[in-house]
Amino acid sequence: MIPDSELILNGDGSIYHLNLKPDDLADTVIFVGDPDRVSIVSQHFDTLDVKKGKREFITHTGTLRGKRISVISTGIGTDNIDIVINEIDALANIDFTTKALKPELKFLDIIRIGTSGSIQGNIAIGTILASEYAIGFDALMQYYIKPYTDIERRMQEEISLQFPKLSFSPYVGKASERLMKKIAMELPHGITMTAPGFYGPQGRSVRSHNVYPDLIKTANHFSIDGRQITNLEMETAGIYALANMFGHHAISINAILASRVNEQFCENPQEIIDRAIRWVLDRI
Ligand code: R1P
Repeated sequence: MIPDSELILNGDGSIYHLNLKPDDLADTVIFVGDPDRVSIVSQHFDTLDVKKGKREFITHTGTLRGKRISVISTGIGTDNIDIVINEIDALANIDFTTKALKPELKFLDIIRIGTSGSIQGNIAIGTILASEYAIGFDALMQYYIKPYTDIERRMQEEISLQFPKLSFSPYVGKASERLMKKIAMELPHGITMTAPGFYGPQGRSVRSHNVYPDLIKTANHFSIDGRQITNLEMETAGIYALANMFGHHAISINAILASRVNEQFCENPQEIIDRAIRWVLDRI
């Protein structure tokens, strides 16, 4: 039995942060960062059965073409991803009455629809891009034991050489091959750099003095097995690494709103995000 302090339930039996009961969650889960994006996704559903939330974690569950889907806002950052993935895994795989692991594990499909900045000149604003791999420049995975594949290890080693002043080793996660085939076959693919902040950790300086003033240039030049770092955001590596650890299937679809190499931001973010949402919902 999992102690009450490890798996915290609210008075109504819902899980602590997401405020959901096991039946509230579908087996296919869309993640968005922005809580306002939840209803922009769920407005496309044919039915809407659950509307719950707490803090930045808003959930709508409904059906689309007969398939049950949840859309959850994660807020910003991999610290929130730690909460959301652990809690949806518990909703799927822990019996909330006995607080024991269910005998048969469930593996969820997790699809992030996020916004992101391109760091390659050939990936224009307005592109919908799929993350094949993601590199986490934060310490989240220092707290978990999981195996990494050879290419993931090589990427970790190579990236550590490029960013020698980091006192920890960045981690790598991979998209589900099945979801890549299902959702992202015709999309450009790349390696997503997941940063633990929006300004210094993404090489922005408004008024700060940064350890990595050339972060975009360094990331732009990184290449491994013909793959390049294509874009920057703040969640995908955490989603991939934790999904890989638990056996869930994850993919991240990025609406490119900015070009960091051309130093431009889009004029019509919502149009690009809407296209990414429709792309995913048409193929889910
Ligand atoms: C930063 O503005 C936020 O936008 C991006 C980043 O990953 C970060 O969460 O994604 P979302 O639009 O999905 O939140």
